Amino acid sequence: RSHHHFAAIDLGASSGRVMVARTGPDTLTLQEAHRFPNRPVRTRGTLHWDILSLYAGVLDGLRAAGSAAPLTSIGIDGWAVDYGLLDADGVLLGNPVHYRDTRTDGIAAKAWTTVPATELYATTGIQYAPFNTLYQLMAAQGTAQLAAARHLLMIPDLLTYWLTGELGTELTNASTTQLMDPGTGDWSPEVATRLGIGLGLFPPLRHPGDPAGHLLPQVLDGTGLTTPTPITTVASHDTASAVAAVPATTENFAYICTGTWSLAGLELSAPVRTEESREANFTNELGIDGTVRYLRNIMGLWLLQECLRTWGSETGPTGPTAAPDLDALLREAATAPALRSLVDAADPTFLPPGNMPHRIARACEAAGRPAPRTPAETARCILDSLALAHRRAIEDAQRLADRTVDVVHIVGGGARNALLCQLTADACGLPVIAGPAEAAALGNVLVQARAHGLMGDDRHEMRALLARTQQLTRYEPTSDPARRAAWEEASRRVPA
Ligand code: ADP
Ligand code: LRH
Repeated sequence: RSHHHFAAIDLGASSGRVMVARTGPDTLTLQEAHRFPNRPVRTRGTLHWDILSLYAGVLDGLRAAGSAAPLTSIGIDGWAVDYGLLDADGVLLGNPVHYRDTRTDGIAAKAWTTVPATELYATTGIQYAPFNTLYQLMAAQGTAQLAAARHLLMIPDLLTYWLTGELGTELTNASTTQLMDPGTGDWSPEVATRLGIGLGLFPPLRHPGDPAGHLLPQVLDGTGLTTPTPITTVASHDTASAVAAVPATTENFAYICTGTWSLAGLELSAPVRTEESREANFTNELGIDGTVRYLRNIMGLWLLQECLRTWGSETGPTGPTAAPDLDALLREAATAPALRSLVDAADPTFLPPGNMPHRIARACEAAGRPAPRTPAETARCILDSLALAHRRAIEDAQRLADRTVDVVHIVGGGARNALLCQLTADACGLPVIAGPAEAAALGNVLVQARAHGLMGDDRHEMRALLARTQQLTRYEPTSDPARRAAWEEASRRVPA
């Protein structure tokens, strides 16, 4: 067979999707087999992922994917840090808790009294975020659920387990737990022991490209797939898969994975764990082929998603209001006053859900700037603020890692937002190459294709194939001196 079909299961915080790629000599096409919403659910004050609904979406997606052509293999990636616990019979203990839940408030400060923040960073290289797996596990200490747990599975590993019956911990996602040493690619038993975390909960590590079992008979029955279909381990952290699919053609590139989050930074060959880097809140997560994803988490399009959710659930004088249409809102935002209302788009206070337009307006006022008055002005505030945060992250990464870039790649859903791409080019003073929007799914299938011997080992080959086959859009930075001066001025005013 000269052509193969691979399925990518890609679970984002806003939606899950099953994509099918057709690969062959110099061809790579991607089609959506099924997309389903990812809606968190709160019970008794705790915010959860609706994991069974997501799993049902995965099964529907596999049915749709397999009906078109026989699948050579399947790969699974998803968001980081979260996990499910299994009891001794392999039964899931409760619904996985959402990283935006507040149970980890104040936990990091408690951890640092035992392992100082400086030492924790020097070992794990992971930036402070309240939701790092380490802090989630500390928050769960003393619960009956954790006491009953025999295995901990990161979200993509949990789905792999349900599909194949095999337990494993994929490396790139494991690196987000803050329990690993990115220099060795192995666990850090010292950090775990001192903080009372049992590393024995994690099944053995597996690496992108490793086999992860075959679909169980009942899964074959449930999806209408007939032939034994293998699951191949991919870079199961969605951001690691997305970075693998940055269509860079040179070495000197920065990337921004924009979806619910903006993850902005560089691909390095070794971690940077200096004090300066810790203070700048840069993380060293692992990528494919021994690479390090040196990046900063920025709130991303979550800010806009949450505004849309609020606007869509308000009650106006004549009854419930509808959320504005995204396209129309972005068109209006393009002509709204530029760089007027600004917030720090990396500020963790925007992490929890709830009334985002109001919180953005208050943050503008607190910084002595005018609050946006309309949805279009709010959207403009978010996009200007994101562009500034992108610039800050890319500038800081270059300084801290002693590297220079001459192009910025934007991948993920935000690559479809032309205004965001143009503002980012203007803010950075660098060309932006936007696309692919489904980078995580493409990185997922390319790692599978490589593991099945369909491409060479060099990851640059994957990137070159993407550059040749995917539709990309280039945005040049503004050459207008007044606009350039306005970005310089704004970036001095807004902290990140
Ligand atoms: P995640 O994987 O985190 O769920 P995605 O990468 O799917 O996120 O990105 C979703 C975001 O991409 C949406 O919130 C939206 O802001 C943006 N987006 C998606 N499609 C479009 C579009 N056609 N135009 C503008 N923005 C878009
Ligand atoms: C993006 C992402 C990001 C993590 C966050 C929890 O989907 O995986 O890389 O920091 O979710």
